[in-house]
Amino acid sequence: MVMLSQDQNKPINLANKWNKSTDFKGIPVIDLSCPEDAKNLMVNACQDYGFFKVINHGVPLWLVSELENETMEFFNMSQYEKNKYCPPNPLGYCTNKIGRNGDVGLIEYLLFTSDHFPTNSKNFSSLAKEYVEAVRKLGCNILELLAEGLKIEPKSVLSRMLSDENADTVFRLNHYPPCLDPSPNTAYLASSNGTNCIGFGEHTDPHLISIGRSNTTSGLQICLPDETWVPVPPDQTSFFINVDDMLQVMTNGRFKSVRHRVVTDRLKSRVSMIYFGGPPLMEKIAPLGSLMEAGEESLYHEFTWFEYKTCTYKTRLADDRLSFFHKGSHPSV
Ligand code: GA4
Repeated sequence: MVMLSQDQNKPINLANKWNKSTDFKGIPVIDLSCPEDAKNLMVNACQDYGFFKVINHGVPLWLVSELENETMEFFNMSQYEKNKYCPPNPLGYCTNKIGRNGDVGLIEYLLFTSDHFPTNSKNFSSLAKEYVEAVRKLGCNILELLAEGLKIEPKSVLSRMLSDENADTVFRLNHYPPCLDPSPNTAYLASSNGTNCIGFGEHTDPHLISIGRSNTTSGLQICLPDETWVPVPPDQTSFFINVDDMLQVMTNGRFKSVRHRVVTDRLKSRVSMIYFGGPPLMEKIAPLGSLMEAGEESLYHEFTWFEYKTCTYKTRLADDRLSFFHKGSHPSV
């Protein structure tokens, strides 16, 4: 595998084991219309991979496709028009740059925060709001089922953080343009399937739970515990759920925050929408007492979501942010 680094001092680390995992049976599919089965299957998926797909999720498909159309309309505007929405304009349009510390990818995106959905069209804003609300409810449902599956009480012990009026939500609309030939400055991944540009480099999500979907273009890959990378076949009518860093801490490492990345397709555009559900900024994060077994020690220092988030924005995308909060390490970055 050949890799062009984005930064001479710190090349991105692309694992080169590929599809060698022997016991991986595919992405777990959870049917939310059978909650009794879903609880246990979801707990297993969170423990094994930190990743699963949900069907019969209750989010109206018209809402999903209308928002996707508006999103495409936005990204189809001229570069000159889109640049009008770059920060400090609150819309938060950005191209190539990811985060604040030098990460780049072959991507353009819109980032919204909980209470800020200003866009170029009223319809776009109201669809985005309605979509985020529907997906937040789905997140609450999943977190309640997980609490039940873990046999911890009350069942709102996790979901209450997303239903809190101060829940810290981020919403992201991504557009990955197709890329046939990486330019000299573009990171890429060469595999037996050909060369693909890196759209969004490997990372874990810092929040509690991420709920994403894409159009029919592939590109998302997840890293299994044995460090093999597997592609996630796209499914535009389902949602893909990631365990994020906060859920790993609250379950004292039982659930795995999944490392993932996105490569661009050689011919087709990829559009994805991801909701990141986080706790209120001042929420104290620590393993749930009701989950800890007698004598079990917390693997992490206690911290607030604000402290973790502040640390997140000082790191590079691929960094292992949780390691700064492990017992035995120094929490200040
Ligand atoms: C990854 C998950 C979300 O997309 C995000 C990302 C954020 C950003 O794009 O600004 C970060 C990244 C994400 C983690 C490390 C930091 C912050 C880019 C980056 C290099 C919006 C988030 O909350 O964390």
